[in-house]
Amino acid sequence: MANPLFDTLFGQHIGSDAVFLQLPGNQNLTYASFLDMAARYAGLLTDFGLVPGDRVAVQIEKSPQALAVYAACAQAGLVFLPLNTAYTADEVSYFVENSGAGILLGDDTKKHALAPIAERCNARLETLNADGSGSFPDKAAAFPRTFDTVSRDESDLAAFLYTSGTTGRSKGAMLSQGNLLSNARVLLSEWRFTSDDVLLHALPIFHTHGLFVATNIILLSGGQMIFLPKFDLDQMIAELPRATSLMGVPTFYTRLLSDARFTKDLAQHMRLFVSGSAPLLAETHVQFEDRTGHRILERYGMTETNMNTSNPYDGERRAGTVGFPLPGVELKITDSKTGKTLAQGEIGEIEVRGPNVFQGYWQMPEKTAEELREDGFFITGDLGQIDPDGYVTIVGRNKDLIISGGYNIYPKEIELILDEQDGVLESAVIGVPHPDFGESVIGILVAKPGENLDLDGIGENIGKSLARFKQPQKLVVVPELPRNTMGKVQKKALREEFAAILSR
Ligand code: MCA
Ligand code: AMP
Repeated sequence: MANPLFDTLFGQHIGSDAVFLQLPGNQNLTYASFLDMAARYAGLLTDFGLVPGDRVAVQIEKSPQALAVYAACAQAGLVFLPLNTAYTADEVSYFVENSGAGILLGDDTKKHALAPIAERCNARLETLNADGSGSFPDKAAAFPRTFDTVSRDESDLAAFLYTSGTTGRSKGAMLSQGNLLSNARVLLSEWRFTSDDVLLHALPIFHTHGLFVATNIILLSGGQMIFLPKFDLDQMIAELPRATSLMGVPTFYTRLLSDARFTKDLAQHMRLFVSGSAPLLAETHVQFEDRTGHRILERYGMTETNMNTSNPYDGERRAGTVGFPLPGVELKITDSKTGKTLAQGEIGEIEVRGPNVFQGYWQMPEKTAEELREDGFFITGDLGQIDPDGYVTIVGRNKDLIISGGYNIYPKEIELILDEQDGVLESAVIGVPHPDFGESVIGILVAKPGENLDLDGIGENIGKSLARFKQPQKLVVVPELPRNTMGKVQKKALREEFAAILSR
C-alpha cells in the first residue's frame, strides 16, 4: 500500500456520502466532505514547503477542521503534533523548539502570544479557530479537493505526542504509522466496532485517548461520531440516546452518575462504555452497573504504547482490573531493580512489547534507552500484578506522576518552578484525592530561613508559565520536608499527611 495509515483510515472513505461527524445544531459532515477539506489542507501544507517527515505543531480547539489537519498530515506524510489547548505560551515554546516544527497552527486569540515563538523557532504561523475560520482554512480554500497521497510505509512516523518525564522535561514520543494502525485494528476487533456505531466523542483530540483510540477506531469502522467540543453534562445527557458507545476518563462516569437524569432508560440502547487514562474506582464500576445494567469496560494504555490491555468484550469485565494484554501485546511483571520477570501474582514493574510500542523519544537517545529495552520491552513505570485468571491490575506507579481528570501532571515540572519563587527554599508537589478529578495537585513549600512566603503571589506567578490544570489547588508551608536516610523526600508520608486537605 502506498500510505498504510492514510489509505486504511481515510482513503477508503474518499467520495463516501456516509456521515462521519454529527455536530451540535443537527449538522452532519460526510466522509467525502471531511476528506475534501483534508486534501485541501494537505495541498496547502505541501505548498508551504513542508516535506514528508516535517512536524506540524497545532494548538487548536476541537473541531472537524482540527481533525482534518490530522488527516492532511497523514495524506502528505507529515508528522502531526497536537498540543493541549490549556498550555501557556512558555509551554508551547518548548514543544515547537524541541520538535523543530515547520509550522505552528494556533487560535486567533493566541496569535499574539504565539507569534514570537514561531519567529524564534523559524516556524510558519497560521491560525485555525474553533469555528473553522482562520488564515489556514482561508488559504486552503484555493487548493483542489484532491491530493496525491504521499507514499509512506508502516515504519514512517505519523505523530509526536509529548509526555512529561520525571526529570520535568517533556519528551516527544515518536509514533509510527504501524504503531497507530496495529492498535486501531486490534481495538476495533476486540470492542466489536462496525459501521453501525455512533460514538459519543467528548474527549480532547490532542491526546491518545480522544485522537487515536476513539477517532482511529471509528475511521477504521466507517462509523460515526457525535463530535462535542468538550465534556458538558447537559449535552452528554441530550446526545446519549443517539449514541451506541462512549469512551471517557473516569471523571466522565462519576459526573454522569452524579446526575439523576442519567438513568437506565437513557443508557439502555448503548452497546459499550469504555474507561481509561486513569484508574476507575471499583466503586464507580459497581455504581454504574447498579444504575444502568452496563459494566464499564476498563482498558490501560500510555502515550508511548497506545493501548496495552483491555477487559473482555464478552466475558467478565472485572472491576479494579484493566483486563488482559491485547492480542499481539506481550506484558510481563518484572523486578524494578534487576529487570527479571517475577513469579505469577507478585507485584512489580509492568513492561510491554508489541507493534503498538513507540519508536523512541525524539532526539533523546539516552531517555529512550532508559525506558525502551533493546529487546523491545518498554518499561511503563506502572506497578502491576497479574491474577491467576490473567487479569492485570495496576497497583501503583513507580514514577512520580499525578493524574487529574485524565491529564498527566509530572510533579518535577511544577517543583522546578516553585523552587524559583521568592523566598522558597524547596518544594514537593503531590497528588491528593479529589472527588471529581480523581487526584488533584498540592504544592508543599519550605521557606528560606527568616522568609515569609506570599502564597497568593506565588500562585499568581506560576500561573504565567503553567497550564491551569497543572497549577496546585493549594499551597501549604511546612518547616521541613520529610526525608529518608538517603535524603530522598518521602512523598508517601506527605500524601498521607495531606490526604484530606481539600475537604478541610
Ligand atoms: C479542566 N480543569 C482541570 C482539568 N480539566 N483541572 C484539573 N484537572 C483537569 N483534568 C480546570 C480548568 O483549568 C478550569 O479551571 C476548570 O477546571 C474548569 O475547566 P473546564 O474546561 O470547564 O473543565 P471540564 O470541561 O470540566 O474538564 C474536565 C474534564 C477534562 C472533562 C475531565 O479535563 C477532560 O476532558 N479530561 C480528559 C483528558 C484526556 O483526554 N486524557 C487522556 C490522555 P479554572 O476554573 O480554575 O480556570 S491519553 C492517556 O492518558 C492514555 C494514553 C490513555 O490511557 O488514554
Ligand atoms: P499518558 O502517558 O499520559 O498516556 O498516561 C499513561 C498513564 O496513565 C499510564 O502509565 C498509567 O499510569 C495511567 N493509566 C492509563 N490507563 C489507566 C487505567 N485504566 N488505570 C490506571 N492507570 C491508567
